[in-house]
Amino acid sequence: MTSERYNARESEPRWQRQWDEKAIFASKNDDPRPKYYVLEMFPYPSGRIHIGHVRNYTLGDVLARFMRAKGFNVLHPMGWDAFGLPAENAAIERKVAPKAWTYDNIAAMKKQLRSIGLSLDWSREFATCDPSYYKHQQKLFLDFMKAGLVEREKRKVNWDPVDMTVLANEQVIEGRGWRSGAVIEQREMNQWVFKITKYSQELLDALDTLDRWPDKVRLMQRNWIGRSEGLLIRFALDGATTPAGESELKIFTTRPDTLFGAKFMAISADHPLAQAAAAKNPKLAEFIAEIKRIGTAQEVIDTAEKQGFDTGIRALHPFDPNWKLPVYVANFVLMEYGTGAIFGCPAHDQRDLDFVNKYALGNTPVVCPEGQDPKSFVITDVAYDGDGRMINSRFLDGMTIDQAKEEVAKRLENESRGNAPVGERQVNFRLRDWGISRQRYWGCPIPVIHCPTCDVVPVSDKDLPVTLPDDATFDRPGNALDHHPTWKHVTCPKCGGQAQRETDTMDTFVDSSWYFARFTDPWNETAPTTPAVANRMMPVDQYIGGVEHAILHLLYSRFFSRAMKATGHIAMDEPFAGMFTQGMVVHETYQKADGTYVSPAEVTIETGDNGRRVVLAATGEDITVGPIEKMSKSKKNTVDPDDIIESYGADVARWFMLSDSPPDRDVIWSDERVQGASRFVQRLWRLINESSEIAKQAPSSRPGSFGADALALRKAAHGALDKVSSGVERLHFNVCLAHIREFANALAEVLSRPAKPAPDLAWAIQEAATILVHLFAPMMPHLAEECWQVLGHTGLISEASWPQIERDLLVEDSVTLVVQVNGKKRGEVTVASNAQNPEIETAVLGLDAVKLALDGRTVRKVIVVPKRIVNVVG
Ligand code: ANZ
Ligand code: ZN
Repeated sequence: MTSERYNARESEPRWQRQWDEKAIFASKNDDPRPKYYVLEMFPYPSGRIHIGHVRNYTLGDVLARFMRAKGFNVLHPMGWDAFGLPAENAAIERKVAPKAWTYDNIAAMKKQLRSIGLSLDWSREFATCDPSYYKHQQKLFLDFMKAGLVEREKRKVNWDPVDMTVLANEQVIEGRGWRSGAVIEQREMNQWVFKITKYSQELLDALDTLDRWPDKVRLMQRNWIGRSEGLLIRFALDGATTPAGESELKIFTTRPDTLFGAKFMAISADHPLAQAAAAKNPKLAEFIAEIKRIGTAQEVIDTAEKQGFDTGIRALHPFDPNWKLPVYVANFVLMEYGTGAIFGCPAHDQRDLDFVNKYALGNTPVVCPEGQDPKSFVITDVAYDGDGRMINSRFLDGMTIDQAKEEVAKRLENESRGNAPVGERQVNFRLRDWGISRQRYWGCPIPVIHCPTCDVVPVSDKDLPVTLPDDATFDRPGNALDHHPTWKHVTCPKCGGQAQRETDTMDTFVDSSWYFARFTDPWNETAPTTPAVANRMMPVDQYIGGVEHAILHLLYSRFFSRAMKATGHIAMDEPFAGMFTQGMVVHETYQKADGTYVSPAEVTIETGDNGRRVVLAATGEDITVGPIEKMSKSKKNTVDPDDIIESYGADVARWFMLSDSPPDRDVIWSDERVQGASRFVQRLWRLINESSEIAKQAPSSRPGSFGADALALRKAAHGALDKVSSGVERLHFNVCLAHIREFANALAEVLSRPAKPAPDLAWAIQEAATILVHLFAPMMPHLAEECWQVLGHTGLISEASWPQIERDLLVEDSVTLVVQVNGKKRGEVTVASNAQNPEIETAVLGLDAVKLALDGRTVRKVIVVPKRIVNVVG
C-alpha cells in the first residue's frame, strides 16, 4: 500500500503528454459512430486565461470526456476569436504589431489551456485572424451579397471621435464610448449591412424549437427581435398649420384602442416633417440640434428626460376632423422604429404621461379596470396599462381592449383618403439589419473594390483572401488601412481603371458567427465548409458560454446558419441544438483602511473563535472584507489559474469549479474550499491504493453469487453510476460530485472493516474502485489515469468505455425476467422479487415492446416462470 501523496505537479504534465502523443482527442470525420459536438465559446486572445475560462472549459470537458466514454465520436475543438480592438490598442501603446501581439498571446494561452488537461482536438485549431480562415469569410460575404443578404446603406451611426470608429449601440454607455469615454456623435455613413431582418419572423418562430436552450435566453432573443402587431394610421394634417408639400403624418401604434385618449402627436428629430418645420423655425432647429447632440441611441433615450417642442403643426383625429392634436418633435421617438412618429395617449403609456405632465397637456383615461367606477377613475402620475373596458371613447365604450382594437382597425381600413386606406394592419420588428462595417485595421477586410466608373465591384473568388498589410502604422488616429500608402490602391477588376479597396473591416461578431461550422472541416482550402461533413457533424449538440452572449452572438450565429444554408454551405437552420449559460466566478473583495483594494494573494485569513480575521500578510494591518463580486482587475479580487494549478494541480481546480454550485449559477471562489478539494484528491488516491491491494486477492472471474456485504457495495456502486450518468447528461455536475463523494464514503467504510474481505467482497471492492475511477475521470482526468494504472488496468482511462449499469442492482431486492411474446424474446422486466403474478402481468403488458409485438391482438394467456421468464400468448 502506498503512503505517498499524490503528486499532481509531476503527474499532470505526464498524462497530458501521453494524450497528446496518442492524439486520442482528435476526432475523425469518417468515424462511423454517432457524433457528439461539444463546444465552448472560443476565447479572445487577451494574453492570459482567466478563471472564468477555466470554469467554461471544464464544464465542456466533463461532457466531452463522458460522451467519448459513452461511445460517441466527440468533436471538441478550440480556436481563437482573434480580431478586435485590443490588438490595435496594444500597437498604439506598446508599438507591437497587432498580428505579433495576437499570436504571442495565443501561444501563451494555449500553453495555459493545455495545463488544464482539456480533451481538445487541437488538430482543428485556427484563429479568426488567420488568412486561411478569413479567406472563407470573405467568400461567404460575397456569396451573401449575390443572394441579396448584403447591402450598402446610408446609416446613422454612433461615431466615437477619439477611437475614430463606429460603435454599436451596446458600446455606447450613457452617451459615451465604452473604451474612450468620449461623447458619441451621430453621423450618416455608408455602411455594409447583413439583411438579418429578412429572417425576423423565422428567427422568432424557431425559438420554439430550441427546447434545450435556457428559457431566459430564448426570452431575451424574443424581446430583441421584438415583434409587435399594430396599426399604421395616416393622420391628416391641418393645412393652415403645415409646411408646404406636407399633408399627412403616418404613425405606428400597438394600441389603436386608445385613440380617443390621444393628447398629442410626436415625431422624431430626424423625421422629414421635423426637418421641414425646422426650416422656417430657428428655435425648433436649435432644439433638434440639441437633442441630436445628446444622441438617439436606445440607452440614451431610455434614460434621458422626456423633451419636446411644439412645431405648431396640427393633426386631425381620424374619427373627428374637428379634433386637433399638436405635433411635437420629441427626443423619445426613434426614426428607425415604425414610422418615426406616434400619437401619445398619456393615460395608458408612462412615457406619454411624463410628457404631458411636463407640458400640461392633460390626460383622458379610456380604459377602465374591471370593478372601478369610470366616473372616479383618474390618472395622475402612473399610467394604467392593464386590462379593462373602454370608456370616454364614443362608439368603443363598453368594449374590451381587443374588441376596440379590432373595431378601430376595421373602420380605418375601410376608410380611405386619396387612394389609400387610412388604417393598415402591420407587423413591426424591433430587430434592425446588422451593420458590419468597422473603420478598423485589425479585422477581416471586406472584399470589394470601389471604382469611380463601375461603382462597387466584388473581388473575384480567385483573388481571395484580401489580406491585411503587415506594415500598417498606428502613429495617428483613425483606420490604419485607410492610411496605408499603397494597400488600398488597386486597378478595377472590371474596367482596369484606378480604383480603391474598401477599407472597412467586418465587425468581429462576423468572425464568431460561423467558426463552429468551420471546425467541422478546417482543412478545406477551397471552401468555407465541406457540406457533407458539416451536415453530419452539425449542429453543435451542446454549446456552453456566458450569458453576456445570449443575444447578439447567438442571434447572429442563427442568422449565419440560415444565410449559409441559402448559399449552399450547410443544410441546417439552427447551429446550436443545446445551449448552456454558465454562471460567473466571484470572490470576496478586500480593502485597506484607505479604501484601496488588495488581492486575495496579499492577505492572510485567520479563522478563530471570534470568526474570521483578515490581515494584510506583509504588514499585519486589518483588512475589511467587502462584498462578493465578479472577479475583476479593478477590484483586485482575481485569482490566477496558473497559481492555482501550480499549487494544487488542475484536477483540484476543476473539481472545485464543479462542486460548489450548479454550473448555471455563480460560484464563490474560496481558498478554504479549494483546500477541501485538494484533501479529497488525496483521499481518493489512498482509497484506490487500498482497494488495489484487496483487488489483488479478488477472484479473477465474477463470483456466481454475492453475500450481503458484497451486494450492498455493488448496489452503492451501480447506484452511483446510474445517478452520475444521468446527471452528467443534464449538466447537473454539482449533484454528480455529491454522489461521487457519497459513494467514496461507502467504499471507505467497507475498507475500514478489520476483517479480511471474503472473495466475493474482494471482487466487489475491485469493481467498486474501478467504477469510482470512471465516475471522477471526466472531472479529474489526470488523477483518474494514475488510479487506473494502480488498479492494474491497461491503456488509458480517457479511452476506456463507460461501465455498463447493472439495472437489477438499482431496484431493491428485485429480479429481472425475460419477456417473451409467443415464445420470442421481446425484452426484460425488473420487478420486486416478492412480486405476485398479477403485478408482473401488469408490468409486462405495459411494455412498449410487448404492445408492439402484439400488434393489437388480444392477450390470451400470460405464463410466469418464477424468477425467469414471462411468456405472453396472443
Ligand atoms: C399609441 C399608444 C398608446 C401606444 C398607448 C402605446 C400605449 P412596441 O410594442 O415596442 O412595438 N412607438 C411607435 N413608434 C415609435 C418610435 N419610433 N419611437 C418611440 N415610440 C414609438 O411599441 C409600439 C408603441 O410604441 C406604439 O404604440 C407607439 O405608442 C410607440 F397607451 O401608440 B403607441
Ligand atoms: Zn471599374
